[in-house]
Amino acid sequence: MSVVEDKLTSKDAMQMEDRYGAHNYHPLPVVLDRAEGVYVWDVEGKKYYDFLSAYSAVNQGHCHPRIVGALKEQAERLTLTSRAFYNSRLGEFEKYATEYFGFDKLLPMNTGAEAVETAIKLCRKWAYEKRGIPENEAQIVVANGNFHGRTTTVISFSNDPDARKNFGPYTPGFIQIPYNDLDALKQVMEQYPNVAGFLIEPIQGEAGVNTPADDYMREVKKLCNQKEVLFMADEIQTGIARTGSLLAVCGNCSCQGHCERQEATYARPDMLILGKALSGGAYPVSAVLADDEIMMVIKPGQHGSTFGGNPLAAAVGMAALEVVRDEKLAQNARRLGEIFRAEMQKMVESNSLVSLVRGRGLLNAIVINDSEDSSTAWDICVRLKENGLLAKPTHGNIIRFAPPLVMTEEQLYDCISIIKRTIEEFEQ
Ligand code: IF1
Repeated sequence: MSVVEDKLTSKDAMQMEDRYGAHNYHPLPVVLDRAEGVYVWDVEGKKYYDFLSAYSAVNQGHCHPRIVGALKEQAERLTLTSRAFYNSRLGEFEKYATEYFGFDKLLPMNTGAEAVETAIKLCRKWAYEKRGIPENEAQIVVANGNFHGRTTTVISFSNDPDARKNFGPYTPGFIQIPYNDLDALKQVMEQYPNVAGFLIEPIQGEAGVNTPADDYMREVKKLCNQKEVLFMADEIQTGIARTGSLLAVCGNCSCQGHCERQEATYARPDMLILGKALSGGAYPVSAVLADDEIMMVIKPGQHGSTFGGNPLAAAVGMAALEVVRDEKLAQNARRLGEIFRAEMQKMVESNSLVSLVRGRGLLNAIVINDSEDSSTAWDICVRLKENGLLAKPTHGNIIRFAPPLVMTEEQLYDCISIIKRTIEEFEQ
């Protein structure tokens, strides 16, 4: 075999995945091989701007040297002990993260779905042991169009047929209400006395960057407080600077987490659920943060995970949070987000193919003016790829734009011109 034939091509890699891997995804036809900051390269060496950021896991940019450095250093020292023993990094990470986000305690897991499961378990146990709800009667309210992960319990309260169908029987104990509808929340709390929690994404990612009214989260919090219902914010996608503040529930505050969080804008959740960017994409790290009154209901032996809280995750998690603060990523996301939406808005006004732009910070989406089941958004994404920018369509002919938050203004304008050019090409 010649040297040329030896080299893996994109086509080989795609065929191999197709042949040997389960078909649970339909990726864009691009095979990535390396990355740095806002850029990724395919196996042929073509360079792209990453406008997905691994679904907001690489907010800090690809292969951030500080995060990779922490990973390497820790990997050579100690990777996994299990929680049967203490390790020298976990406590330090827990102290740092709880102070950073302003909660008493942290429970570490690995994936986002596991963190959501953890929040559900905490909520139910709290409901029986602290609120006196009769055993097995606790209800958790969720929103229509939610995406919280893919475990059997979590898909039980999805209303996406792809995510749900033929995966039953489903876990009971969840009630769905419309998103961004305070009356519906009020009503369900009045109608069902055993509502123990409300699990909500401050902006719905999968549903197409569905952005609620500005005061929605604060009003949710008020209603939850009044009824002694736990307010559980799934910030796995929206959190850690993505939407232009440290958390989406921070509202307009861009303090980077230095403030006392007493601003009128902050809707402090009873449970904060984090994942994705908690590691900057270097390693799976997720967590639930809460105060003692809730967290202490779980006792030894009642919850855990082999990998959760391992020293490698702890080292990576700390470095990832330090980068967000030191590089002022929330401020950058806020500033660039405003530029991005203003430029996209011009396109909406001058163009019939794009009907709407929405989002906050650097979590944005454009809505394509075509039927929901047409392939236009997909075709645009394929063309964007050819023009050097990677984005992925989401439900209903919507394209999500979420670049790493380390992007510069100059790079953003370059991307805006790629997007505009591609859409113009498409219109003709
Ligand atoms: C996939 C979407 C994004 C999440 C929120 C929990 C989780 C996620 C708000 C679970 C995960 C991912 C998973 C990914 C696609 C992706 C996604 F399009 F499906 F909705 F980001 F927008 N809560 N979201 O967004 O976290 O267990 O995956 O770590 O391929 O399923 P996980």
